[in-house]
Amino acid sequence: MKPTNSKDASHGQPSIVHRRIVALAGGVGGAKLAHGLAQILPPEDLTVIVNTGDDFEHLGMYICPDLDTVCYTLAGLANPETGWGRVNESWNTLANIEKLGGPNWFSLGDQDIATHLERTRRMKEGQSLTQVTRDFCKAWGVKHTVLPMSDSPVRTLVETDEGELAFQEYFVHRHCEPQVKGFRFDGVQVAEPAPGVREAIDSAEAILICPSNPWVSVDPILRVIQKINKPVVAVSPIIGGQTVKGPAAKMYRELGIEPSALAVANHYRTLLSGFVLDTVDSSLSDKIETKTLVTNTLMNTFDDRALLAANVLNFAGSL
Ligand code: FO1
Repeated sequence: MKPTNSKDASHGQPSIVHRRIVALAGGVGGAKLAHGLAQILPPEDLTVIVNTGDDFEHLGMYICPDLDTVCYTLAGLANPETGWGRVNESWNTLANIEKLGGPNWFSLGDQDIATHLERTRRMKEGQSLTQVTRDFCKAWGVKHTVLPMSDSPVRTLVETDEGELAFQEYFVHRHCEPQVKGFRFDGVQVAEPAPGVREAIDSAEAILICPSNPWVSVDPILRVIQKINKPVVAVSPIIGGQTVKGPAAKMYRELGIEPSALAVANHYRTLLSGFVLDTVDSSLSDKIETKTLVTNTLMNTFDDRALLAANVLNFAGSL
């Protein structure tokens, strides 16, 4: 397919064709594009649906890494170095837990711990994750809608050469070292989409799949949503055969697939109306069986996020 030239959107104010947008996001990469979209779209026109397959209970707290990453990023509270956790963080609680012989492999800062403690308290009182997320967004000044994919627990399990591992055990504790053989999303069969998810999709003009890990960040959301009857545009998280962050490229290799933007497009093949890949991968564009936009997809600055968001919105609007 011929790539759409992105130059127009990179000069002056691009005119945005699509208005109501749903973005499907995992952690850091997804949060960056969501932030770019939030810089352009008014709150009523953007809903971000976030993966909760990475959620887990740790130190007695209910922790939602991707939801928090998206919310902190939209609120301007995220740690710019890691992409996850809070900016200007202190680590006294974790240091003292460590002194007492407790687990310290999952880096939880003091401000972040407040989020998990308060979330856990509310959920023990019977509030849903959707309610808690809405209240936290309000408190943090996040105006766009952020929804967990489901209020029921879905847990991503990584099948490896060392057996099945809980996601954060594989990802953080084991530094993604075990060889991946597959994935399982425990609870996905019975998990309903969270309140507002179906409605947001039904009233959206396009669904954007953010540059998140297809296997462990986006697939759980797609499995919960099941049907999408709207144009879908995905942005490749793989640039020049590598991921900006995280183990997606390693996972592709271990599953016997060469990691590339083409592999990502093939992963979403049945869903796509359009696919966005980086300029370094422009030679792959002809091999992709849907319309493509070739543009800069690296989001190093806030301006990069907004520019990519504008380009993706214009591309989606042109389909
Ligand atoms: N990722 C790490 O690689 N190491 C950590 O210690 C870590 C702590 C952490 C704490 C809170 C949070 O919201 C996210 C955190 N992450 C950490 C990121 C997280 O594990 C992953 O980025 C996602 O689950 C994958 O999208």
